[in-house]
Amino acid sequence: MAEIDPLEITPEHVYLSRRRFLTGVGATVASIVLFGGCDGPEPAPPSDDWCQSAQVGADTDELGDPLTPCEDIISYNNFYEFTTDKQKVALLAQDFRTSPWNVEVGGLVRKPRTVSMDELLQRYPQEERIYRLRCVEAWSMVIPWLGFPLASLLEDVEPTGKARYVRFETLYDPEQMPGQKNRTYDWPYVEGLRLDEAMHKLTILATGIYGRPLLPQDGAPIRLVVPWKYGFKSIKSVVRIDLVEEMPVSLWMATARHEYGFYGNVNPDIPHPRWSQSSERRIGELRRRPTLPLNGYADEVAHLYEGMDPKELF
Ligand SMILES: Nc1nc2c(c(=O)[nH]1)N[C@H]1C(S)=C(S)[C@@H](COP(=O)(O)O)O[C@H]1N2
Ligand SMILES: [Mo]
Repeated sequence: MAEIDPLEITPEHVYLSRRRFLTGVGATVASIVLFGGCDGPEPAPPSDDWCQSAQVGADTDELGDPLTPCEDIISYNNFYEFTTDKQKVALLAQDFRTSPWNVEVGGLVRKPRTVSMDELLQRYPQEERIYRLRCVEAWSMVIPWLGFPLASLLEDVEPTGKARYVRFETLYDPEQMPGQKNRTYDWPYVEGLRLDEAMHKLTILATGIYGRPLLPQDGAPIRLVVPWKYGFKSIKSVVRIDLVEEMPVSLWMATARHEYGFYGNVNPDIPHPRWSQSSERRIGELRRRPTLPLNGYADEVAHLYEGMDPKELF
């Protein structure tokens, strides 16, 4: 395949999606209703253009750390379904079809249902959440997400008394996602949470960043975000959510159980078998900074793990 510099090409659909977004846009993130009416975002290649209409309600997270530039969030990605090369995900994912898109919610629930992106955006108001994202590889970002609490969706399907975990699945479509032809991994990408983690108010399903619908490289049209866990837990482009009785086996557990546990809680004191987790490189900064227990969210979530051995929680 010929290499094309994504910054040199400006296909028509970029202009179209920008125009649509700019028409009648309000000054705040409330403008999110704009894409409540369409069925997911237009895919666009990585470009500085896309970020020009970024909108955000604050410049820092609650710790005073600046937001990671929009350009970095859309051009440095982990999404192994496309490629393991972080700087090439955006290009390989640019034509990923994110519309129409349905999410099936089932398993141990009284009201299983298949919901379209349209319905999700109409039913659950989108809010801005500025969260730190700490990758297990020891880089991090501060990302202004748009999304809604996963709890709202789970409450609507009414989990039965037997449900103890939530299992999430990414789309499986090797024609669109060339990385899925790599049989090193057991596709589709699967992740899981304990039910109380899934119901926690910090756990969201994200549909946008910087006031705009997600681009494919960031997990369009809908992905999980669990800010106190390593980034691999925040599964992208979700098509299935099942309430289950047994602890799900994630793709990473199946690939390297001794390196990636079920919990994936950020803990500076528990090194990865191959590197330290005590500090991290914040994208855009020169100096490393210390990694915070539970990624800085300990006050909100430490109670979920009372009495558990931290070694179980890696
Ligand atoms: N389906 C799927 N979800 C995924 C991944 C992936 O490869 N496939 N990578 C994970 C990892 S390791 C990280 S750090 C985050 C990165 O999210 P970002 O590219 O939007 O920053 O997505 C997570 N979700
Ligand atoms: Mo990651």
